[in-house]
Amino acid sequence: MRIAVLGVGSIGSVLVGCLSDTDAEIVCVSRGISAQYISSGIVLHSPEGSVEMIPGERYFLLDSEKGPMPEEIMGSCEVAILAGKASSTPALSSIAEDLLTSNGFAMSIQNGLGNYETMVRRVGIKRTIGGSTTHSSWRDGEGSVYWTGRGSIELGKMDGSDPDPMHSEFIAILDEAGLSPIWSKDINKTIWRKLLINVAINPVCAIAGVRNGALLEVPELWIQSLEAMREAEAVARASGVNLGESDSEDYLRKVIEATSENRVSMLQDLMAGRKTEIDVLSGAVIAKGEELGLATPRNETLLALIKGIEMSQHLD
Ligand code: KPL
Repeated sequence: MRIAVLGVGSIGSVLVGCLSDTDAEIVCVSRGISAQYISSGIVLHSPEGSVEMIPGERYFLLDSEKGPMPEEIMGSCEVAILAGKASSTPALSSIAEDLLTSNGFAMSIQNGLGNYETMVRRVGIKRTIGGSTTHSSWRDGEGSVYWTGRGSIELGKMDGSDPDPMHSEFIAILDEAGLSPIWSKDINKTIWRKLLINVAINPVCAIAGVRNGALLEVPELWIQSLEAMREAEAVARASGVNLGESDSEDYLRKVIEATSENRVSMLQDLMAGRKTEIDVLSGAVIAKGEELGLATPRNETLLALIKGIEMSQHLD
């Protein structure tokens, strides 16, 4: 099976590193500094501390900024996994359309809302499935990638139906790669649950400049997180997302405990001088809330503060 990873930052590198232990043929689509980092290989630190060097020969690197796509790669990939920042989803979806075979499929493991819909517009509903991941990672200033937390990859069709044979083959490869795939009967719920967590943790930690664990140590920060999540939860329920009866506050605490040493991706973005994903996180909650007539003042404040920081760092 030929699998393309589109957007090879830290989490994309974890995927490539893990897939390199299988028989899958790997195509990496990247650009700029990320393409430079992976041009001769990937240094991957496992959560347990071991270090693996994945040689550049193990994958075909396609620099999306350099010239047209080689003919032999066009229409040759059975799977396209979008793993870049959400701002790149339109461009990556268009590349996925060029790369996929007629019966291949695209899936996003990116943060935020709207990635699935953008992919559907390019690739078509029959060739798109939903996805989400709880694996966590970061990349240092020299390009080494640290896989900080083993999680899982959930994937599924939006209509909740069973996997096709091609999906099952892909799941078997993800399993062999150690990426813990789970076929979800309600992938929309999974995507929203991840959104609730990101809306609660990311802006507050990014603004305060603290690791995730601080949210449980500073009561004033915890209140901000919890309130932002509660607003998002109300919007999700009003949108018809079946979040069930499970206690979201308890779930948030558990995620923070499990990732207490992490610097949240939004903080990493600001520290590296990159624009954040605030628009597809808090911004998506605010927009949905407006559609439904639900006020989301906490998310509005957090979004405004992140935009202010971006402006002060000239990231807009
Ligand atoms: O997804 C994350 C992120 O950093 O974006 C969490 C779960 C908050 C872990 O840090």
